[in-house]
Amino acid sequence: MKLDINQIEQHNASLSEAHQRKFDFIANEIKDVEAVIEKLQAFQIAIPSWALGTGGTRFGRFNGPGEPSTLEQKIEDVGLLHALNKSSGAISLHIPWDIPTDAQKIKDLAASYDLTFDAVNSNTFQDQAGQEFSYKYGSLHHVDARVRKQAVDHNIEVIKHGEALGSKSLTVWLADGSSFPGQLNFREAFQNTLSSLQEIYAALPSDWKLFVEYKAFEPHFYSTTIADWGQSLLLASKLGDQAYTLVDLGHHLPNANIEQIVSLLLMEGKLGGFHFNDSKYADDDLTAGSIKPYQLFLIFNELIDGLDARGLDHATGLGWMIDASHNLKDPLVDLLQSVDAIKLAYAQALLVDRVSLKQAQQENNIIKAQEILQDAFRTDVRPIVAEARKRSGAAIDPVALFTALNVRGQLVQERGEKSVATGL
Ligand code: PSV
Ligand code: MN
Ligand code: MN
Repeated sequence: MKLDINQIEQHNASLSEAHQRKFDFIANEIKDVEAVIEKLQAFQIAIPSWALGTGGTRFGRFNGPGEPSTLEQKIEDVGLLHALNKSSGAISLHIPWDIPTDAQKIKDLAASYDLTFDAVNSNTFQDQAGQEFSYKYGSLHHVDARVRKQAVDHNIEVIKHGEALGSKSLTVWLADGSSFPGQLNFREAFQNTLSSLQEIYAALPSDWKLFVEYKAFEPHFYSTTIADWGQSLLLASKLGDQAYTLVDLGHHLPNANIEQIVSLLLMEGKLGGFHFNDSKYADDDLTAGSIKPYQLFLIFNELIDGLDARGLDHATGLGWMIDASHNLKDPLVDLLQSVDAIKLAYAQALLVDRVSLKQAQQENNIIKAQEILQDAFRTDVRPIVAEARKRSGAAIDPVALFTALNVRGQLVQERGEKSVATGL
């Protein structure tokens, strides 16, 4: 299904008066609200194909109704999100969950929804049917060179799929690690990973980026071969200028200071991008901003500071992507909520009075510095984000419109109750 522009216009007209009142109230308080709105309009956050179906838990999966069972349907779903918020203009594919058999046809379909292809992701954390060697004991770090080669070849194949679709980056996340002391020789595992990544890097087109994702633990519980930003940065630095560290917010040990990690990676020119989500305990993959919205704001505060310092374009300087997946809520609503939360954090961070903050820091005026940040964070920027959506032709309230139009009900009619998305 495709949304009709009239449906969005009608929805916006019905909310117009109340929205205008709220917007005028906050716009009067902000110095250059137009500049904030322009930045919000330009900001796009890619949607992962694997988040469009209901996510599983470690103990089971409860499929939602009308899930997208083909790549075409996944593109259709992201098209719906983008029509509703005009901020989800790209899809990130995971191979082999999403094999584009006819790349041109898939590309044309995406273009008809005004979508492009973000990073492609390889998968060496599961065995696939017909595969010669198992990844049970790892992939790029494996003790057996034949397994490493199979995993390298898979990544090169993923790059080829991405090239055919117009992607410009490959994200590598490895489940490689160990669950018991003594199982692995850490240095050999790291060296094997490096040389495997070097082979993948050699196959990277010159205008592509390689994102090295890290994760503290899970599925292994004693060690992970790329466990933290230090190990990822080490690999990315050894690989070369096209390699970067990717920060998935859920991949840290509890209470890690992610905003500080972000600021240093950005300073070093090695921050590739994000997998946004939120968590209470570990890699919970909850809706962005649902648990720790202040952390999300503080990350954006560092991003703006660092992007400006490096002269990078806020909208295109880094890879912005969601990696959340829900097992209770409708995945499409969940994604709308995540995109909204990310934009709210961005808008709040844009309000920070950076000149005064700098001055307060120079004077060691802790209270003033804290007040400046909290003042921005406690500003209700929802009408500004809604105004940016309205001006881009999106819905003032995407979740309300999704519900009012019974989008899920229509998808169920088209696809059936039992249609199941590929993924975890
Ligand atoms: C692993 O936890 C991860 O965050 C990686 O990005 C994977 O590609 C993704 O989740 C999907 O399982
Ligand atoms: Mn991730
Ligand atoms: Mn994860």
